[in-house]
Amino acid sequence: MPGPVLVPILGDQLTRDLASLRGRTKDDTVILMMEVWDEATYVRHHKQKIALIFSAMRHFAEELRDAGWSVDYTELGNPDNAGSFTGEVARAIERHGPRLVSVVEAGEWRVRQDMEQWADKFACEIEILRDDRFICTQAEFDDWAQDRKELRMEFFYREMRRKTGLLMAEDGKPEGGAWNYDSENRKPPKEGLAAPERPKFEPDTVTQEVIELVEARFGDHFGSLDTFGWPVTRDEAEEAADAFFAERIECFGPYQDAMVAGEDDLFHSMLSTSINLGLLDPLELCRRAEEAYRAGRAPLNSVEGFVRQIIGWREYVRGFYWHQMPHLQEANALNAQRGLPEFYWTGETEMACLADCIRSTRDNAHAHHIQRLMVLGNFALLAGVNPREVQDWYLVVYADAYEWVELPNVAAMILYADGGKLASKPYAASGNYINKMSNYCAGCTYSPSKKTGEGACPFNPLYWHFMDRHRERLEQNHRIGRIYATWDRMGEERQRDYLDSAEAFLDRLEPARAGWARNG
Ligand code: FAD
Ligand code: DLZ
Ligand code: SF4
Repeated sequence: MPGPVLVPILGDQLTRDLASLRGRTKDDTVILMMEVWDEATYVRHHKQKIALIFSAMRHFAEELRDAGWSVDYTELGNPDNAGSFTGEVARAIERHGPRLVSVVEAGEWRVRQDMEQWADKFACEIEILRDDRFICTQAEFDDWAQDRKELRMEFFYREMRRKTGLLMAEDGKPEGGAWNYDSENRKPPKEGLAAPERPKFEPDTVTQEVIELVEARFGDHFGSLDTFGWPVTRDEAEEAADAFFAERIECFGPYQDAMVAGEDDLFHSMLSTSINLGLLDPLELCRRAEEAYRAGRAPLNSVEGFVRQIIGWREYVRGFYWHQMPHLQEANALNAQRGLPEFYWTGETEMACLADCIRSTRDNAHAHHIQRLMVLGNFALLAGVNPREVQDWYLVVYADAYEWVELPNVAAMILYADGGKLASKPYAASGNYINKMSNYCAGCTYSPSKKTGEGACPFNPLYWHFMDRHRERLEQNHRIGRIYATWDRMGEERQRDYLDSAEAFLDRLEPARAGWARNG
């Protein structure tokens, strides 16, 4: 009797229509799901992130069993018998004697390297399938990227619009005549701006059990579990999506870049955790957004903005990740060597913007895009923090963080560590930008209008320190080079003031103690 087909499903592959399940028969298939130490500890993930993934995995396994599938599920137990994916697959092969192991490719380089060894390690046939939950295949991306000196999301995105037909008019032109309505999506927050509260999901018994496990095994990791309210099943994720399309998409576009102290979600969808786990289909969400526009329930700038984040940025960074790995991990074009400041972990800083973004990160395992980019990321860029330390921080602290999406955003988008392959210029900004787009500065010890010296917003001198130290490279950049005329007009004394202020501030920064991000 030939054995069954063994189908390992990883923690971010919780999709009923996964390529490895398609066409399989239930009486001839054993699904393998594994809680393993390697994944839980390769960095010291935020407690909510581990709880979310384990709870979603356990619920998914239950759903599959209810649907009649046979599921072999290993809960995190003794490190000796739940160490790694490869170790667990080996043990499952012994248990079930499969004729074929059929698995969807891992999202991360680290895991895919191991997976590619399986064919040599195991006696049965191994099949690694393409993850077709993404719209763009790697071959398509590589083809598109080939021979381009610079890769730009905007052009890639247009290809994805054509491929999916999303927001396309009948004449093959973009809906409304323009591809991108970003210029309408930069409204500063008006006084009292608040969004309807998103649904929070009370932990059920499965989630509570997992929360106890995480407290017991990973209690000293960063972050709080008290506010856990993430969707952990497809039904809950659908409910979260329904609420977004009913209540928040209308203002999503205009206030996409706005920040309000204590308003952690604003009009963002808060769906990234569910999309990345596989509970929601990204293309289906884009179609729902388009439907809302066509039915007159949401303006084009909001809908186009949402679609662009998903079929544009999300697909683009994934293609970029595989195009640039493994060297993207080591990239450091600006030779940034400073240690990550300790306040990224403790939130103890007098800079009100950073303190609020870090609080939200600790409480929710989430911060919205502009907080990640223009506050947390901007500071790391200006201060010259070493990319490896920033990468680790982002990978640890966000519940939606997997290396394929985190690394391009951190190394290439915020730190310019790839030297400008992904983005046309560094997203460097002074306190003026944060003051315009948020209400943080009103509650801050520092003043955004003070440029140097005591009480000046640290982003101001840091901005010019960054520009000055990277002049040789950035002066050639047509999008940012003109700034040096302003710098030169200031004269030597003013310039010295800026540089001295920045250096005094940087000298006072306390580097993070070892052990926050990685064990040992
Ligand atoms: P919304 O604002 O509602 O956007 C809708 C969706 O678009 C998101 O759910 C997400 O799937 C997608 N999206 C938007 N921007 C991006 C982007 N730049 N890259 C990829 N997808 C995008 N996103 C992650 O999913 N995981 C990460 O680890 C991650 N790390 C980031 C690190 C940095 C430095 C930056 C600047 C951005 C990062 N992002 C990451 C992208 C973005 O910040 C989050 O996807 C977003 O904040 C999630 O919240 P949301 O679902 O409310 O998003
Ligand atoms: C992030 C994570 C964690 C913390 N734990 C597990 C786990 O125990 N089992 C699992 O299947 N997946 C886990 N994950 C998600 C994996 O790291 C993710 O599947 C990788 O991106 C695969 O490349
Ligand atoms: Fe942030 Fe500067 Fe504003 Fe303070 S003054 S909140 S440090 S931008």
